[in-house]
Amino acid sequence: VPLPDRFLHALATIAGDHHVLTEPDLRAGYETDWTRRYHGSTPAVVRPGSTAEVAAILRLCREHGVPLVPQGGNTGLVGGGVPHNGEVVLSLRRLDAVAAFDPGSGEITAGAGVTLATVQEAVRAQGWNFGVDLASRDSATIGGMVATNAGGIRVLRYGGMRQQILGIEAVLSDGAVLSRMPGLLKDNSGYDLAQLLAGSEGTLAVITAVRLKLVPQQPQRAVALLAVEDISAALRVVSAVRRTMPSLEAAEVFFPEGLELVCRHARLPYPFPATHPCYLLLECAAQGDESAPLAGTLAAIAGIRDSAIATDRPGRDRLWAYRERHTESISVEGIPHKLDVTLPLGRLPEFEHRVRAVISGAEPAARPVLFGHAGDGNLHVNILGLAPDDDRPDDAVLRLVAELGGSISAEHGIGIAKMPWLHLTRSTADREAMRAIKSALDPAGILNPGVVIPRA
Ligand code: 2HG
Ligand code: ZN
Repeated sequence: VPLPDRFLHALATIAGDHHVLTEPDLRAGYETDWTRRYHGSTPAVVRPGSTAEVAAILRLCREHGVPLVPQGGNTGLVGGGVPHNGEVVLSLRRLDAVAAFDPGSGEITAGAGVTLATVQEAVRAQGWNFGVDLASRDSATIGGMVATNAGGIRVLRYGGMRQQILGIEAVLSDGAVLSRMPGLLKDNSGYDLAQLLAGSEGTLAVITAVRLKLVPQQPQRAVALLAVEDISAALRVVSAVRRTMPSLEAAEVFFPEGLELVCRHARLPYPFPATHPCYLLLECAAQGDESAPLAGTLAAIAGIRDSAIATDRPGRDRLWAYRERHTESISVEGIPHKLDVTLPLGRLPEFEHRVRAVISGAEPAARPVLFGHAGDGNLHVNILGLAPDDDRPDDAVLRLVAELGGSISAEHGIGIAKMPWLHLTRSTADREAMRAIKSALDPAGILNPGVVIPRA
């Protein structure tokens, strides 16, 4: 349905002509997600430059009953940021000011459109770091990361985005601006609205700025890549290292099928002379050199078939590349189905053992590629060789997750990708409570319709 001219005119009056994109080639990058599996089309992309402009846009949309999809860096992997039903795209990328950085308290206020890498660079020179890190750091925005409660590679030590939030500024669906940026470590005065918006995937309000807590910079890093006989062995190593080394920051797992793709597409040499059933990457970070204690701890653990340790930056990057370049290598190979799931740690080996057969049982041509965050019980089950809309393997995998007591989404969110399966791991009471919150905050249903809460 084309938007009325007077609506587009009013949008341009709010954000400026240059920031309302209606030409197909300018809109295209906002209409497809990073995976290329999810597409939509939008009559207009609007790129506000301030919170006041966001508020005016929401008032306008509410008045005309025009739904919109908030979008940050468009690096989400569940189709939650693309316009599926002709919604307007509200891009927050221009809200890219680092408003305040307080090196004394270790807090920073960032606009929703500031990239993760910008935050990291801004604080590192002053002895701080940001607790969350992930491969799409150059594009992922802070607003999008809060809206999706992004996790990444350091959840084991510092938690996900929810654990970093000290305050939030957001615009409600009627244009009211909610601003809770007290800069207080303790604030126990009623409902925690920032936590409610974290992980709400743009369905309850539009996040415009966030106050974040920082973690001390740990300048000395040791990375170990280990070859082990299976995921149970990997988990035994993680458990032993966690108990003795508080500096453990990441524990990542991958398998030969993923390593082969990475080595082929990223043109990397194989890390070890032989191939092994399972690989575990550990990173420890501290004020001093952790490589000797790490090597000592590992030497006492049985079942490690081969290993490589690096402490200098190039060596560490070389080892990390085997894990971090999975996502892009899979995308070069084809358009994957991505199932980001968590299992209770004790059930992870059984899941890993059964999931490949479950996938090939649903579609023999499917090619599973597994990797993920071993310390968090979080596997990224990528499946190649499927038509975009063939979700039989997805269904079989997510049912197995539910059977084993896991969650259908660990860190990527629900988006539209997981909507049909939310009932598997969220009860009727859960979903009714979420629906009640949605209708209280967005009674007209204009904020990211069809995501998390089914369309009316
Ligand atoms: C990661 O851990 C991201 O690298 C992406 O969560 C996972 O591509 C994926 O499935
Ligand atoms: Zn991940």
